[in-house]
Amino acid sequence: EWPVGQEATWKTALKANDVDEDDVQGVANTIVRHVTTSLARQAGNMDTIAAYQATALSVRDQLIKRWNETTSYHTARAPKRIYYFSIEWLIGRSLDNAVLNLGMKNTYEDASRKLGFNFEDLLNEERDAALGNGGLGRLAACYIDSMATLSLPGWGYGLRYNYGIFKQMLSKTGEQLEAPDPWLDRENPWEIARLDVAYPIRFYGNVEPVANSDKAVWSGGMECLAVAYDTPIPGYATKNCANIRLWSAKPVQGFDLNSFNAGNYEASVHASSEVGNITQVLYPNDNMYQGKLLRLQQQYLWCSASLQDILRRFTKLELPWTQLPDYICIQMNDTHPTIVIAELMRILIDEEDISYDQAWKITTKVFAYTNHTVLPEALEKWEVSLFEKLLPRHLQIIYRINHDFLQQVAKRWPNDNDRLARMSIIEEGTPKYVRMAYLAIVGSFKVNGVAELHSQLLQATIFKDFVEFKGRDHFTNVTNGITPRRWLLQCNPELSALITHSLGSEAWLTNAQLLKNLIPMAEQKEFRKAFDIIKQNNKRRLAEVIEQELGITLNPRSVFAAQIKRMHEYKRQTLNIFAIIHRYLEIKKASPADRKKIQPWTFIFAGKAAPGYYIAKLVIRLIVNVGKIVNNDQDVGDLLKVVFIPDYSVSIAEVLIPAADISVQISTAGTEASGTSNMKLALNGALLLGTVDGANIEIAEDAGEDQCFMFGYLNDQVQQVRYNNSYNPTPLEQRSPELAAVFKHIESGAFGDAGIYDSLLKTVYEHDYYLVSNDFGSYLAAQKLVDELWGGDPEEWTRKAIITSCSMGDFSSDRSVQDYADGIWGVESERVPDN
Ligand code: GLG
Repeated sequence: EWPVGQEATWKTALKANDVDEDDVQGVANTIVRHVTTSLARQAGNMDTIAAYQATALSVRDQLIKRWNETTSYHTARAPKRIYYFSIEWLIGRSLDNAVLNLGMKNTYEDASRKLGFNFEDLLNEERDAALGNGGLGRLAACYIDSMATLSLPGWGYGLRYNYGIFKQMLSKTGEQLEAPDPWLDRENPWEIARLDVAYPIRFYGNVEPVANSDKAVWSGGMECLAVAYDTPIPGYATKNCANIRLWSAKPVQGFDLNSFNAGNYEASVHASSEVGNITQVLYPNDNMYQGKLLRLQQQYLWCSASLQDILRRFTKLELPWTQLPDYICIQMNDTHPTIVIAELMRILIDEEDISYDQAWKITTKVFAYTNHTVLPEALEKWEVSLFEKLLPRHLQIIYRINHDFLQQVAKRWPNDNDRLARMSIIEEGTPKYVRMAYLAIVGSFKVNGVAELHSQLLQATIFKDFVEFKGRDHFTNVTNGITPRRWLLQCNPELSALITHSLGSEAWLTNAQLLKNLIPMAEQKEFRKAFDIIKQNNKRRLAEVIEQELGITLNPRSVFAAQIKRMHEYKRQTLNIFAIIHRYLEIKKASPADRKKIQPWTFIFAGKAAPGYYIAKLVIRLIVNVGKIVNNDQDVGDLLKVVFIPDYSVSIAEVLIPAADISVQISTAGTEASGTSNMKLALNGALLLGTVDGANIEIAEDAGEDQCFMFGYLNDQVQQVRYNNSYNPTPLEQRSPELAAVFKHIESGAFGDAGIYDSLLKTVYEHDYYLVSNDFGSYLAAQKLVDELWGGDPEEWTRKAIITSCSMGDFSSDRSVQDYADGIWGVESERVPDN
């Protein structure tokens, strides 16, 4: 391994650079070294930003060391590897998480103190890496943490957007404003630029068939490069370090030879702006598909570069292509990477001289596909004409895949043209579309949904035909999970300490099932007291932030009810804000004596709306304006506060979640595939106030229904009610007199000029697709039960909170990822030996 004869020098140098986990002076040395060398600063010329950066670089050294060890170990062992393809990675901040996973938090705290800095202050200098919209991108981040922690040989692949999710601001009148998120303006200490790892990517161009073969030659068009940037992800209590490899688009040549020869120097070095644009910005839509050419360019660049990278690693093993599925599995996080199926076919056929049939056999053993939604507006379908222009060879391959597939369907169901039309990967019509979900199903060996109900719905509704064709075994469920490292250890250190103390070990951090051993503690007064004090402290910490940032004073003895997620009609922030207005009107109506009996609530909202989603933005406006009135009404006082926290992010979630008493999860039954904030909030002891939807169902099962406040129409009733709302509508007054009164109040101009909210109210008056009016009464009833428990039996409340929190072992992403590894990927732990 070492250059011949130089082994001793290498070993001494490596040893000199080693820092033990508890070596405070050693860590301080590395920080100072980065200050004076990497940052070119001096002790006298240091602010907290520089201190953060130097500390981060020092931690990065540790990560790289482990990254190298992991890579060499896995290269030597050559195990089957899992590659997780996600177009979004919502990582948030890295410093705190990294030192915790490395087991070096105390060391870094001490070292920074000795250098004159408070570690907490350094943590707050870090900007979130916000390369994602919501649940889907955060799920990928939790999964890579678990992959590292389980020591699985695997990498994530994604895109390095120059701009992450937009920064949300509010205008004076409560409207969402969007500003860019230039997160790379400051150097990103967590990434390693691999300028030498770059792959050519082609767009447009022409395809020439090769006679007497399945092959074709794709040439011309536009070429660019995808350049790799690595983000090492340390596992907890293992030396293994995973990696997220993100691609950045770059023009292919330093200069254009033709322009250069023509004597046009300036043009010769001018980068094609089309290329520069590709990885410029994250598309800000959650659960909503937008058929833009640039987005398809992003998808292809990412998939092609990642696949080239993976295949290069495989070819080093010098094995036949038929063994590819024994060495790699690619998990597609939603349909965004589906083009990779056609790309593998193209490479095998056109570049590796493999027959079409043989290539298809290999390909369909490599991919697995996770679906994240049944909402039709979220399902990707690309216009054939656009596809043909950008990726002509891939369209040919997709046509061939579809042709062969439909022949098989026709063989099983002769003369069933309806079925053929329904199942075709190409949707006929004007225009024609490529249905990416169907291609993903046909090209994968396994398809999964993300919670029990969702997986059942997939099989019973949108993918029903495919279940009949492929068989039940082609489909499965893997319920989502969240990493207990970030979502308990990091965000709720006091509760973590209580758990570790009570269990007598930290083993729960890698075996969350151990939490249930604490359930009996819910019966002990002392434990309840300790648990309650922690919740109070977390609530106070949040109240301070809100006071500071928004000037709103909260009552820490009120119920903190959090609905924190993307703004979407199906998630029904509407239901919540309408119920708040109802509560407000009740308070106003009550006599001063009766008001004393009313329980105090603080409703906390946070979440972004897609910039083009008019109704969702209107809901934000309503929430903000209700807050302005209610929070300043003398009659209301402490009994009701409404807070909209702008610019929701992972780091804000880390402060909000430990402070919540109630987790508001109120999507229309059958619409939220899983949800993951429901898991985070429950793990931190918030009681579930929710509909029978997504993972709420499994949370309620595990925590016990007694611990939860469930309400609303069930999934199997929704279709009928929706039909009635649309075709046999009754006046709102009849569906819900309480809601009608709320609407009257809004229309009176109580929260801004009359008429502003008309188009929002209209969605409920007419059609009410999401059953807001139908569920309104039962939502109020469920809140009433919350009131009774909060006011009547605080000890019982805490008891339920403890039981809830300690029943969440199943929702650790370690469990999810292990399920994927065993049930789908067929990969095993490859733990780097301790020494
Ligand atoms: C989706 C769904 C969520 C789900 C998440 C992760 O809407 O219900 O929890 O993926 O699977 N687009 C999303 O956020």
